[in-house]
Amino acid sequence: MHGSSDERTRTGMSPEALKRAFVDSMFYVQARYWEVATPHDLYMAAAYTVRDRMLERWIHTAETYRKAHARTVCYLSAEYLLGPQLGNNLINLGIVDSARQGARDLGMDLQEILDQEPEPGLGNGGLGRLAACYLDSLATLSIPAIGYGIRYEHGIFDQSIVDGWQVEDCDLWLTNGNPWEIPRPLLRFPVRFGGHTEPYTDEHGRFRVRWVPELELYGMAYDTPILGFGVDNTNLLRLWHATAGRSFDLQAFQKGDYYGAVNAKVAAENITKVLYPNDEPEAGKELRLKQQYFFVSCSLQDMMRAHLQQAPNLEGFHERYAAQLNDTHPSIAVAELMRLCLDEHGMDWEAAWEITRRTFAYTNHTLLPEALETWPVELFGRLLPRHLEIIYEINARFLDELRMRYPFDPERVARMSLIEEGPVRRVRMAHLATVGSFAVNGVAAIHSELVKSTVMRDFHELWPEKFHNVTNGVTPRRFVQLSNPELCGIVTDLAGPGWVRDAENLRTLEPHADDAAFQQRWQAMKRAAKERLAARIREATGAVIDPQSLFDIQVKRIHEYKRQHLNLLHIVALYHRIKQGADSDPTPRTFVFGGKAAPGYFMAKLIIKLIHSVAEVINRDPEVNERLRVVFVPNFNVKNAECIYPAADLSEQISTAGKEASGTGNMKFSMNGALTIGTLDGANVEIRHAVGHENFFLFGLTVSEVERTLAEGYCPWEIYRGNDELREVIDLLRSGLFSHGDPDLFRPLTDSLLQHDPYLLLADYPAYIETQARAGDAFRDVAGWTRMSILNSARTGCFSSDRAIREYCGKIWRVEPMPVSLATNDARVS
Ligand code: TH1
Repeated sequence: MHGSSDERTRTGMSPEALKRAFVDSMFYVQARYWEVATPHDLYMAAAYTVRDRMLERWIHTAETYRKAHARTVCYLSAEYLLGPQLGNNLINLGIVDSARQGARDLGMDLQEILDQEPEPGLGNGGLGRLAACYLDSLATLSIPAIGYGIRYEHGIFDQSIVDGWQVEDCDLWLTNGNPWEIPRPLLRFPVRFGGHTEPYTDEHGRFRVRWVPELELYGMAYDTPILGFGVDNTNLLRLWHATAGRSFDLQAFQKGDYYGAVNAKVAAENITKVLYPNDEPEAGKELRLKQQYFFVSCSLQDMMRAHLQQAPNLEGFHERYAAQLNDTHPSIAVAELMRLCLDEHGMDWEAAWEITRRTFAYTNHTLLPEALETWPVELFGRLLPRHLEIIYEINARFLDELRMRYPFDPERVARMSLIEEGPVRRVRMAHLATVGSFAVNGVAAIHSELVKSTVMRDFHELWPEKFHNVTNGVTPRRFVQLSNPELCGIVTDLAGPGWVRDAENLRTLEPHADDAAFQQRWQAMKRAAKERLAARIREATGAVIDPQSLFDIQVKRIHEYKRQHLNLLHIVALYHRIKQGADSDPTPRTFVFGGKAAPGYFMAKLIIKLIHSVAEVINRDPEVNERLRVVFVPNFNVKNAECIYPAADLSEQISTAGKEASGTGNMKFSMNGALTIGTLDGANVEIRHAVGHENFFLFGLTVSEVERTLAEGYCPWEIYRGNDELREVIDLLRSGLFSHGDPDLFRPLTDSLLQHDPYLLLADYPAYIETQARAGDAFRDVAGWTRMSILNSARTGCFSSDRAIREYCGKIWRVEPMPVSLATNDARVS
């Protein structure tokens, strides 16, 4: 039992035990004494105090799983957008109150300590954050799981704004040390690149291939414990760091080419230097392919090592592990597992293939053609010659099967090939992942249907049973309990604390939706969150916003398909009406934007500039700034997000139908009581179904209408000519009003909208404007709006990542929970 004995300095949970541990950590780990301790020292000592409690659970978990030979989920992801750890770990350990009390007793403020933490931003956006939510849910549901990924020295860049433009600053999350990770210098695996292959005959007279690489480096493990909420299960996130190997050092340096060796060493260590800051694949970037292969190879070698400690051979490998490919980024794993089985473990092709395709499952996260990963065969063969051979062999056997099945359909066979023919031949990673996996899933119902009917159509016809849907989810621990304490208090008072593990219990809110007293409490909750955000924005940008106004928020990566510029067209229309004296929406609004643009994405960067330019004109014009405010929150990251979602009244989910695979911000907003204005895209469809159509502001073309519009020849110019207000809005953008007289600054944007815009902004414009007006009217009916807000929270428990992970466990991984309890552990350390 926790805290039964406060002698347990390193594991006790009472305020006394925590205080003693904190003072100890300050002295023995941080090597500081009170008088000279900096805020950073306080944070480190607090983190080590919490870490000790995690390690006790972690070691016990590892022991339990190992003894049971537990089937284990290995989540392979190039990104984990974890966000700050301390607050979340306090919650999952259930010691927030003890920690706050302990801090107070020592004359400190817990919040100030929490604020010290730099965030591990090892991801770009939704995909990386999803992986982090899934780790939280896997541990919470007691599922034996390991997250494998890359320990980027620099995560996603920090965004600052200079003169309205995005400027990227290097992320330095590791500079002051990372208390959550345990370096494992002895846990390292060789990873090879380049060179050539040679055939030979083995001792049994069998034909074999030997890879003679040009370069060898090492991956070293850094482990981060991942706590479950309300359980003792603590899983492992293992991130790989690239180093030049010792043998390499010796050989290279002895050859006498000292500087050549130094360069090679630097090149090796560059592999894990920096996260590619793009929400889409980096076309042809050699280092990116190296990163992918590097972390996948280390992870598979690690899995094999663990398996062979307990089994005589690799036969049962796929029974021991289910490996999930988070998009195609780790899909080289299919070829690497084949290589390890064939070349390193002497298996024959059939046995190796059987294990491989029963081990992997693949999640598709996007249909955007530019985001479907392919690698030039030439680059692939130069970096990974053996893997290219293996892929050719997989393909040859696959195409033979296809020709038998579709003897008169060579076009279909060509479409399905792992190799795209053309002037530059390319490896299609999504095809490799699909052929090498036992399951393929999309991330929202509509997206999974589109996967089957578009990019994977032929594969779905061949293997219909392989295809699944698992709608994304978000963890209620971080995105409700941690980020919205007032909402947490309300739900806990009504439903008890169990809702945090079973988010369906949010439903207990529903019968209170019309209760006047309850509504007041709800409004106070929203108000508190809005005030917090207002304070944060004031601190970050100097802008003053009014918490009484409607907070209309769009935060996500900046991308044309997400249509931040459609939101801007609406804002300029409102501005224009006020200036014309033709005002129809008297609801005061604050428009909040946030999000990073890929550094090389010109249009996205221009959209950020336009947001700032419109904000500048509107915010300083006394004729409109009582009614409209526009702010951009710089450096949208997990920490900022936690402050933003709870404060929203209206959530903007306005992507062109068919383009957003799921979205997960949409779920975080809705759980926190924001209403959505959105298209029938991604998980919006399911959110609308869950909350009720009357509690959702729907607009815009459907997927099939989008397809039809584009097929029939979309002509935005006609829409522009036929809609007076729209024409005036676009003309304002082209007038120089928002660009200090320069009519050309925003030309690339307006030209694209008027000429060939594949995202159909103008087609959706009238419906969007009309729906926004309805939302504005609805907001003035305070009781009506509050009711809708309550119902949004009450009915979105199904978007908990716990539900998503349960589905993966049942439909795809076939793994069972393995609860871990410290109470049965005698070997506990004091
Ligand atoms: C995102 C999708 O755009 C989003 O709709 C979805 O909710 C999220 O994944 C989680 O499923 C994607 N992020 C990336 C990042 C890269 C490549 C493809 C995608 S799809 C680098």
